Amino acid sequence: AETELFNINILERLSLSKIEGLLIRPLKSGDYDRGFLQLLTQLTEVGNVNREQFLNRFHMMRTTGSYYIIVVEDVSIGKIIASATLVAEQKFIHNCAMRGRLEDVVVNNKYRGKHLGKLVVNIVLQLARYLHCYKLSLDCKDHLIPFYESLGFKREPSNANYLNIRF
Ligand code: 16G
Repeated sequence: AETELFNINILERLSLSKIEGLLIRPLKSGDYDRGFLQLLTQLTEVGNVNREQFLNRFHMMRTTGSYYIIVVEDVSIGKIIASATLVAEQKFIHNCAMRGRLEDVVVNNKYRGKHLGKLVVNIVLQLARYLHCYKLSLDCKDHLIPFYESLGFKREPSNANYLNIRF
């Protein structure tokens, strides 16, 4: 039987269900066969992730309870066409608060112009608020800054540096 990454009641509380043949729901274990990883290739390098690897990672994420992967399924073709992830990071600071991280926002390029990016990010925003995250952060390419600013994200001048070491 298929498993959901997290309890759908959270999403139902946000009163989201079907919109014009599109189903918004948590990632499910069967989404390996609904093109979830193919969708992620439109964001970055995915590599050759087989079913076993996918399921192992899925169940690890589910066990931690900190991963909220939202997907949009085009019900007529049974494919995942958009996704966004909320990672809720546990902290000691801010009275043992959680810091939300917005990750892996992607919309199938054939479905552009339907405001699906805005839709999935707004769901993550509501979810982060519902979970009492004290802030929600993201990093993105330069050309996407206006998109995220339009959704209420702000560059913090005092804290605007984002650094990586790539391995
Ligand atoms: C973007 C994504 C990040 C993703 C990364 C992959 C958002 C808001 N940001 O920064 O989540 O993991 O791209 O690119 O979706 P990379 O393979 O170069 O790390």
